[in-house]
Amino acid sequence: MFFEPEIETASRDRIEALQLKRLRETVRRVYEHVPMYRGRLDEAGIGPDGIRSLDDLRRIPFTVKEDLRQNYPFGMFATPMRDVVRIHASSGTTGKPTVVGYTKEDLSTWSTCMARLITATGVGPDDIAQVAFGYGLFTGAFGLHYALEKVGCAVVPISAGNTEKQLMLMQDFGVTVLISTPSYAQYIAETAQKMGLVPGRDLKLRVGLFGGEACSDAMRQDIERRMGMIATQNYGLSEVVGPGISGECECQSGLHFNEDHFIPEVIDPDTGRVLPVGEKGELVLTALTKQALPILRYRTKDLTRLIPEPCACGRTHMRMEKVLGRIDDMLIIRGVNVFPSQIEEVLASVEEVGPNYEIVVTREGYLDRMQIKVELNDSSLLERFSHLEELENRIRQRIRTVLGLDVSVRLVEHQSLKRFEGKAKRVTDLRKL
Ligand code: DLL
Repeated sequence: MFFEPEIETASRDRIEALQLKRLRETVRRVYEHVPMYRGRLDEAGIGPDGIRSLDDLRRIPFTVKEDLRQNYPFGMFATPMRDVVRIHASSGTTGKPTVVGYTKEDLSTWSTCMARLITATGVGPDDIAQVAFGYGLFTGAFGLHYALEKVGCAVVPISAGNTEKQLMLMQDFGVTVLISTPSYAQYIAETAQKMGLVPGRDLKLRVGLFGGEACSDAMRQDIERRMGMIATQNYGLSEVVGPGISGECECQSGLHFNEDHFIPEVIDPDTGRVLPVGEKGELVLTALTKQALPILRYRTKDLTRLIPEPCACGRTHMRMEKVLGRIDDMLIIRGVNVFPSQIEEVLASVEEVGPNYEIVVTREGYLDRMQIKVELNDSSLLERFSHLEELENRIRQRIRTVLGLDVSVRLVEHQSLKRFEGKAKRVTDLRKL
């Protein structure tokens, strides 16, 4: 199913012609209306008409989160405030948030982009969709909400939390689509089990649209198995628009960009060099149609790779692999680089534990220590494993083999770790405190 079939299946030439036209318009607009960009473009020797081909994109300097912070709150807006009709902010936990604004036209473009991705998962007017993202400054809930309405779904805007009530409504309303973070979906699945609800019999869920945080293959399979639905992923970030940048279709093999609205590049995070298509690195995004807050070459800090091959669904827009991790989530433990997702993968391969875990990093003297707390996935295991150390050792050895790192592993009781209604926080790095 397509929302805008003509553009979603357009030829590469057509997509690139549109990108070039829109890039030129955006560069001219920011040059005229955003002092920071005018300064940057002048420094780079690019005037308001300096873009002749798509290759010229590489001459434009990167934009980073700090730029938005320094221009807090509205210094990078390209339209007068009287044209701004919505303000969101990033979920940053320290200091001032990064603020983003939308005109009426921006909201319409945003919901169209997201509507395409919703339709790509097979969701349509016959569906009832429960939005279990938190409504507020976070872009997740509103981003999905208006797009679901555009597609014709009946929307249940319950927001995050109150998990038993979520399940009651899902059952009573016959909800078919769940929208949340993947970790909240796992929590909902666990609560459903506790309440004795059986997918298929008591719940009619068939598709989950998840996003806002990484979702490993193990996590996806866990949700699909426990909720009896297909779990698709959506990617986005508030600085660039929110959700609606890329998402999976029914094939579940990579996330399609809306390339007529966003140009993706992948760079080497250390040197800033643009990498050949297909290589893994940091995703950089340029928004082509945003009015209130145009953004050029934004460094997302998310690691992925581009997939240029056409998809079986018929969409021609480039895909990206699911995000492998955030650069600033990478931990350096005694000189070894570790992403929490790598630990998660190892834990997923151990039958007796998971899916909830917590990583605590401390420093004793000059030595970094990593402790992994992971739940036994069944309370009866406590009795079966008379020597829990044996299982702890097995996990420790597996981590040493895969990551070359010595960690300490502590098994904790089934369902004893903290659960999350939004984005999960799995790492506590006490070295930074
Ligand atoms: O999380 C936007 C969003 C909401 C996307 C709902 C999809 C669904 P922020 O709060 O600004 O915006 O956080 C953006 O979250 O840079 C990634 O590190 C992470 N992220 C978002 N989606 C995914 C995903 C929203 N599918 C930051 N996989 C991004 C992995 C994701 N990480």
